Amino acid sequence: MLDKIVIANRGEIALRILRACKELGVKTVAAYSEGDRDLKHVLLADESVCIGPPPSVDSYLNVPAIISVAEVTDAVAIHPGYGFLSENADFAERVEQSGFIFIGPRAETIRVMGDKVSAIRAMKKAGVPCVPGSDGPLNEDRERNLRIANEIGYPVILKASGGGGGRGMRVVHSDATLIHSIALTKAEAGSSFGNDMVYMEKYLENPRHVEFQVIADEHGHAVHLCERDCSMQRRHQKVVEEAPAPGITNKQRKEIGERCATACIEIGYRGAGTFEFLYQDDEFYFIEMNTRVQVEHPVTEMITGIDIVREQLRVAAGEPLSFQQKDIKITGHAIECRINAEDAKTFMPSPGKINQYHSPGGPGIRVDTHIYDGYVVPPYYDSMIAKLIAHGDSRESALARMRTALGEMVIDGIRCNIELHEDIMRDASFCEGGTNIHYLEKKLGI
Ligand code: MV4
Repeated sequence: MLDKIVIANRGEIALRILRACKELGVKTVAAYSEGDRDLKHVLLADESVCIGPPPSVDSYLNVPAIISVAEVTDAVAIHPGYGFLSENADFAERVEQSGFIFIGPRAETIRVMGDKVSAIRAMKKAGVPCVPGSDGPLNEDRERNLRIANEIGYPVILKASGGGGGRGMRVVHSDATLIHSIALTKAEAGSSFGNDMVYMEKYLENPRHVEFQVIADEHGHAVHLCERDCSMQRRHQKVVEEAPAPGITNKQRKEIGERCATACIEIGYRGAGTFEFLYQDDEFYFIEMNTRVQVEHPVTEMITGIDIVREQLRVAAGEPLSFQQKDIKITGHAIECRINAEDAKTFMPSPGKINQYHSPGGPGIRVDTHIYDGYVVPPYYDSMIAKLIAHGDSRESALARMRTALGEMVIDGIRCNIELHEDIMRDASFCEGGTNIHYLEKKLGI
């Protein structure tokens, strides 16, 4: 196993990584910012090193500072968590060039997946179903662009190859606006991502966001861990996630999951990853791959019994996965509510001191959080302060447990979105299952 690793992240995921390390006997170094001295994992880690002032650019995004922490503490590997540097190919490369293990895929894989045109090309080649589209970047040839759009059929969506996660996209409804829209999207992509490559896809009007969790080792094994439905979102921020996705048949799960696992082997994937699909009219369409552990990984852990962070550490140490595809059995249903320090109605961030925190509990309840009585939520980072996860034999039972847990949870001193979750957990359409990506924004009247 790895002797000692640097945890280059903060909040609940840093604590989650720390716990996995303790179980495996891996020593830990918390690399933290000046604003994060009181984080739970900083206090619990074997060693803690401050990497700079509170703003992320000066700390959690400060590549030399993080690599120096590994050097001065004699660590062997760096876990990037999610966000920050987790999908930065240059960072992964510099970590490896400095003689450390990057806990994630090879830098080259991150680079391929970070460029959406090359990611789609790789996945299409590997047999993963993709959205009908331009099969590569658009060029300056107007006639060609109009022909592609008409072959696909309007509406189409223009996407920046360097974008992702909802940035740099534009929907086009007819020939009249296509050429101008391409020019606009290219110009925006150039200034936002330093890469003006743009591609085109059929615009799916009412899809669900369904993603497959995969994990692969360096011995040619790759396994899928079922899918999650993350359609309940607002402004590209997921609010609720669940696994398995309502209404997906075992046949679909096996077919798409196996295609994802096979694709991993084909591209030499290493570590945990997620294949993002749009799901509409019983069909899956690949859109992007995430090369990190995700916020919502706990719902997958609850229904599979697999500790994804532990497996990430095993794979990074060069060990084989501790299970095969045939060992994966899905038990029940799990739902995650992201608890944010924000106003439940205006969604404005609400940092400050937590005067009182009461954690919910009971059968099937898991809370992934770094907060405690007296903890001060800093204003510098993402507003997610906890993830409440409920597992049950059935979706109905997971829902009932979630409602009870939300009713028990108390976070006093700051505003948070517990009431929004209570509302969603009683929403008739959500309770039925299978609401699409536009549902929450419509419900909230956006
Ligand atoms: C789409 C789409 C419809 N059709 N692609 C937004 C985030 C990025 N990952 C891809 N996104 C979308 N791509 C086609 N061909 C609609 C979205 C989309 C979306 C996707 C997933 C979750 C939330 C979303 C919210 C708005 C738009």
